[in-house]
Amino acid sequence: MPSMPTTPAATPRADGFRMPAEWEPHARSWMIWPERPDNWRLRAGPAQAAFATVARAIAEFEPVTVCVSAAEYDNACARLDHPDIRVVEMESDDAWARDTGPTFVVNDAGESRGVDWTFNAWGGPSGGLYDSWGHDDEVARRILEIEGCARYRTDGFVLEGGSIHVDGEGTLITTAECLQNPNRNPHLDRERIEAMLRDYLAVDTVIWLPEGLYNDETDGHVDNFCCFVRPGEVVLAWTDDPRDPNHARCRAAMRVLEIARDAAGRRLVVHRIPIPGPLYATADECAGVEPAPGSRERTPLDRLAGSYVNFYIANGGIIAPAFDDYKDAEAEAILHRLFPDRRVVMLPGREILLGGGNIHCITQQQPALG
Ligand code: KQY
Repeated sequence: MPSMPTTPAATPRADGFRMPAEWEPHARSWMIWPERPDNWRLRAGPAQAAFATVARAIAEFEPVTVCVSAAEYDNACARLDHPDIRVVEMESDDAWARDTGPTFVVNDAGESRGVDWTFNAWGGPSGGLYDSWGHDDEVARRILEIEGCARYRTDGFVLEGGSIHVDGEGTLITTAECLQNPNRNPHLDRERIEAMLRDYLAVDTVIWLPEGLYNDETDGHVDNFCCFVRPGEVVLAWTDDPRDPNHARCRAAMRVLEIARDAAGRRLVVHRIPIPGPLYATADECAGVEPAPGSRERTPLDRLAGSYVNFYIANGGIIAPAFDDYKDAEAEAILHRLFPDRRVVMLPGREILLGGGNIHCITQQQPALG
């Protein structure tokens, strides 16, 4: 297939495009089929079941496309057989569409294009999660080609979609732990990083939380910690337990959010949602992950960065992780209250969490055309 032209001389903002909020209408959701045995236990069998459950749940609300390697194509087609799930063949290094997929942007004429951020496996040689990520760095381009969308490539500027959330009205929220990590864009200071976000997403106000959730493999992605639920309102993962390493992180975030103003000049309403656990992988779960050079070893001593904030907003639905934890019911009730007009669907999130993320991290929305 011929490549779609990039627009190298311009930026989305200069061309009249902006990143919509996740609650704006979607054309579809994108996912990637998991298979790496050094990240997903038991050669990814349990993770594939979990991903298929997520894809089927989202397909109740909007179409889903799942990108699958040639080797897994037949297996995935069998597991994803559903009238609203399309399977396309695509190589990848892992299965995080939020981070390797494009960030779609839209204009007032109802057109959409995509930002193809440079991807370095969450840190490249200094703390990255695997040492070869060429296929993953191609995923955004391939998706945009399939959709016939023009592409803005940010060569030399590293970013993952899970490290940002927007309200669709000019405000972006992120963490300094990730975006200012020397393993992402060491040549840029905060002001220059903000300039990239303004130019590529058409935002005016950037809210910097100091850190994300403790021991998140991504250097503190905001999508596992805090997100907008509508303009002027965010939900923040929260613990009152002073022994939890997240205690200080939550309070530091709250201090920023309490004094922040969004792009429209509003003060933010901050809703709290409990952090599950503390959750740890079992020895058995860790034993099912096959060690490989350059990949992160799994041990039962590592705290898992479980979070109910890692949910996906679908057309009419909220697809959120549950953890077999006594806090699941409280989290579900909070999500019902925050999204009264959407159906909240809680799905087993543990297998996805064992791989290092959750439902938001494995999905990527494509906006509906106006
Ligand atoms: O949470 C995410 N956005 C991605 C996590 C990647 C973990 C890979 N083991």
